[in-house]
Amino acid sequence: MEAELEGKRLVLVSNGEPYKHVYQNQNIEIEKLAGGLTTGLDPMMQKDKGLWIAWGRGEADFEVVDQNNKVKVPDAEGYTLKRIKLSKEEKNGFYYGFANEVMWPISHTFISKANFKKEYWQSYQKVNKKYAESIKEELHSDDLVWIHDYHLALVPGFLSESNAKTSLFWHIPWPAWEAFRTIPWRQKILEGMLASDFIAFHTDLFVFNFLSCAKKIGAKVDFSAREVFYQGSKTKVESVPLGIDYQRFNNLAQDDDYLAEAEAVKASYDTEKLIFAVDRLDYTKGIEERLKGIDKFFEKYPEYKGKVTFVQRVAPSRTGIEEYQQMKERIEKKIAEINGKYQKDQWAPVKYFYGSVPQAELLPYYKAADLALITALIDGMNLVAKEYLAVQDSGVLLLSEFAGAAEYLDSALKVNPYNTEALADSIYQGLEMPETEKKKRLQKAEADLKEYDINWWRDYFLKKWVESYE
Ligand code: GDG
Repeated sequence: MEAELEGKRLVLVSNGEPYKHVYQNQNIEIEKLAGGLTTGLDPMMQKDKGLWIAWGRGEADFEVVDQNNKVKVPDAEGYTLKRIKLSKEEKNGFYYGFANEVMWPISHTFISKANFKKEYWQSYQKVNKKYAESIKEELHSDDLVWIHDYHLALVPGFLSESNAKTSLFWHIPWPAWEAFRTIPWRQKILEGMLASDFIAFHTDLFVFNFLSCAKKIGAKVDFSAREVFYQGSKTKVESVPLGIDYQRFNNLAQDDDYLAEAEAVKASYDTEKLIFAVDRLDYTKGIEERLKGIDKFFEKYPEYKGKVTFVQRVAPSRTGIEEYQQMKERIEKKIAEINGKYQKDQWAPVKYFYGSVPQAELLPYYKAADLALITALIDGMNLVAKEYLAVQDSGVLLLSEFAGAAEYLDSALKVNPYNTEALADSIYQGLEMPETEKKKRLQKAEADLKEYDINWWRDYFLKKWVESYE
């Protein structure tokens, strides 16, 4: 399937930008930011020369833009990136505040972690309006405006007068009404979103939750057609699961240098089996529950002491929020406790790394690991699960049944991360799985990952969106 824009220009709007500019020695250099959005949408933007509007966070971002904050990326031959400048107050109120202390916890059903400060809400409205104004300055009559994620829920509403065709992709879960209704400004948020022609989530469950919330605020909802009628407009809602750049990961898995790097990683741990996990530091990722499972595993299966090493990498995230700092301390304390309890001679059960590394440094771990441990308590999708499977030919993915990815990866070993005993037993089962069964599971996963990759996601989204207003 080819992305069908029918000559229309795509205007992408997201919180994070695809490229940033940084100082390097005396020069300013451009850096491509890794991540699903950039991987999936950058090639299409390069080809069709659309416009991407995002928050400019690079230290030299505003040194290279014109008077309208625009720059061509990755070079003069590329497409236009328009950068939004946020003040310190806006960053604190909109980004750390409302987006990450209200929309994030509520969407993930962590009601007690939400902080419903009125100032956050005011900032969120102001910044969403700022994005909308910035889009309006650029709009051509035929443009397709594709907005991304929970930072920008109000943007479609602020654009409604402009008659632009708008859609929204929501990268995180959508909660049940019981959680969503706790937001004092729930009506306004849904009204903003429902001004789009098309909204997509990763899974059917999130679609159902969203439709139910829309009904609760008084919209007319057709659950079987997945259509919402509200204030004279119709919104089509669909599940369109995000895939990975399968080809790239698969090529990597055939690359001799990469394979050598993976072997070197494995050898550096001097262990029979390597278990691996990588997450952004976040309470939704179930890092603490995973560590409890590891603790239980060594307690219940002591024959693995000295033979299995668990490598946990944690990428810093939302460092400005106290909750995240406290969680980091708890994680580090638990790791010290586990290591103190089980280590012998030169061997320690858990190796922990905190910090973001270039992707090239991370990927060899995917290949080196005999078992990948993904224990999210809830997750929109979880791309690490897919990336791990895409490079493996004999590993096992132990996947939380509460990650969106679990809906699509039948071949993973599924686990309830709250069930510590089951987690320990599943680790054992994964490590003991016969080679033939591992291969069978991986083959099935490979076929799905290949068919429903990032290009499929982009093209399917665009197709469904165009159908929704035709
Ligand atoms: C949100 C939703 C949904 C991790 N550490 C490093 C690093 N990574 C890369 C991984 C992966 C990505 O970051 C993480 O993606 P996830 O999907 O696992 O999680 P979120 O960041 O929470 O993303 C999620 C996603 O949006 C897409 O819709 O799947 O559910 O929460 O690609 O490889 N990359 C580098 N250094 C690291 O240290 N370079």
